[in-house]
Amino acid sequence: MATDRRPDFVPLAFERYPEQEMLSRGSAFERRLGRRRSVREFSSDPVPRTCIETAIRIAASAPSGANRQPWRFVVVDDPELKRRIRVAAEDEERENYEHRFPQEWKDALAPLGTDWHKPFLETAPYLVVVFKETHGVDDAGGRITNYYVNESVGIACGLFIAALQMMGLATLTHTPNPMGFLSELLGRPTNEKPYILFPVGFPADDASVPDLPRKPFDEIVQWNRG
Ligand code: IYR
Repeated sequence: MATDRRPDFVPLAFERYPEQEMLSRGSAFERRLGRRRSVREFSSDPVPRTCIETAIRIAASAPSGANRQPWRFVVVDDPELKRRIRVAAEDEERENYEHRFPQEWKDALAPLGTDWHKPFLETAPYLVVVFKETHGVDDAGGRITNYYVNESVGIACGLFIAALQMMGLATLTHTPNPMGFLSELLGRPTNEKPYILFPVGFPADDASVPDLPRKPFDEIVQWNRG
């Protein structure tokens, strides 16, 4: 199918489940996803490469504006490259914590216990850096508009996180801004911008996480019932 003309339409492959099964599938998913936590302490235990591939394929099943699929996934497991990413990320984060973050932001981060040190960038067996393609480039070097880039890539990242959780892997949505160093170190073109860096692996045996509540359901939902 050429992308520049109307595609053929095919019957939708869709499965309807009996109500009991709808409920049990929903609660099984909720139980697993409900235990997801952002992890900052990783084990160096190896992770099957296939799990990373599966999570990326699941992420890439996200809807996107005009089906432009404006995401790119860069997988790093080379220790030397991880070290260079850590050094550059810590340089930016040191600047953030010591000079760029206003006090209000530092106060908001205090419950998380974060600082500029990012050892997980070397400990985690994989770093997956998601780039957003701000626009495409045609054969003549012309600019092809992408649509809803942030929404599309954000949804893909959500699916990626859910996929890892379902496979029993841990991750963190890490954004060591400004992230231009990732474009340089990973050799990405200028029409792609770093979006989120995900360390992926198993949690360290002694990993701890802040005891943070999720908002009560009623606080986050409004029903307007007929
Ligand atoms: N990127 C920094 C700061 C940070 C910002 C937010 I918003 C967080 O939710 C957590 C951390 C860091 O990783 O330390």
